Amino acid sequence: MQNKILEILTNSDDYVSGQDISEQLGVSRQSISKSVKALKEKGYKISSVTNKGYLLISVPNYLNEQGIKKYLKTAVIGKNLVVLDTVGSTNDYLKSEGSNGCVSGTVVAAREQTKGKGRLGRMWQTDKDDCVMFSFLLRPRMSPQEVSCITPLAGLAVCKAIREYTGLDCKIKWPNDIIVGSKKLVGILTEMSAEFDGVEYVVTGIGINAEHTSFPEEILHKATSIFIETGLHIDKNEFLACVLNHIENEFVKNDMRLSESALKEYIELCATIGRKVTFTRQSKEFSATAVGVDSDGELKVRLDDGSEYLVNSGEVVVQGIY
Ligand code: BT5
Repeated sequence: MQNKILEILTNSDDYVSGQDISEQLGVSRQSISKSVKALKEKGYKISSVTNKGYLLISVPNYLNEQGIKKYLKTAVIGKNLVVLDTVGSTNDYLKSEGSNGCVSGTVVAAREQTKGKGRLGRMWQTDKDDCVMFSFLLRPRMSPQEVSCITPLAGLAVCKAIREYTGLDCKIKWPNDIIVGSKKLVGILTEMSAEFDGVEYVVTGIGINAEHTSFPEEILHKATSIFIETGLHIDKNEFLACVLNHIENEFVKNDMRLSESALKEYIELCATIGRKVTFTRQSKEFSATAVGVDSDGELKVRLDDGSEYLVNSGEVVVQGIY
């Protein structure tokens, strides 16, 4: 009921009378007034004026569906949107929705994760409401091998959104981080469910550090947040909508691939290129320089003798960032 009232108020620029709302929802005016009171207690600013009705002034600065939808311009990404107060991991939640048949473009965001995941069993650590955390699900017509371009494309979209919204000079650390200077601002984790010849769905989870003023000891030296970098408390709902708008734009424009133009932009924003890397092949360690990224999202490296190799994230250590 509260959500339905919010939806009506979000869609109106002017006061909506209690009578109108009660007719639309088929409930008494008294219960409308009770729900509005509960919404105000949650932090929604709603003006109530006798003979005029209700006007939504502002939504609280924690992730919530109406707050995001107000700024969402997409046709697919986030049309089906769920915002959870707390969850183990938005990726795990969305994978289970994916197996139950949810539509492509579904987005699940959360104010808190109790089992936030990084890659290879690592943890994603953050307190409630500090981080903009969400996952989106796609059902692309591609083979499992082609899924490797989803993370870079998402990284490109998120990097462009952060640059636009905050003015920060953030860069992509290949393959799945966004950094400011040499510190990590964003982590991305893509998982998929696939048969041998085709993908059932791909879930990409993104955590963007927003409000943190500090970090746990073990990541203090390598993590940063939008607040630390800019001193600004961003509107997390407007910001997430901006990120989702960019994701849809990149995925539609580039037909879910690292197209030539996407790759060009990716390389321009990629802090890894030009750096020294070491990688291991057949138990031997090589030193090289990162010189590019190919359309599958693999890193191109050059040895001192001029020979070039493509390496994946499991094989390579990039020097000088973290
Ligand atoms: C990642 O893994 O960076 C992927 C993180 C993805 C998180 C999102 S949040 C929404 C969705 N739901 C999930 O459960 N996950 C996704 P990886 O490259 O493996 O990096 C993990 C490492 O980053 C950890 O081992 C820490 O060293 C560091 N780390 C953990 N929390 C961090 C934070 N808040 N900021 C910066 N670094 C962090």
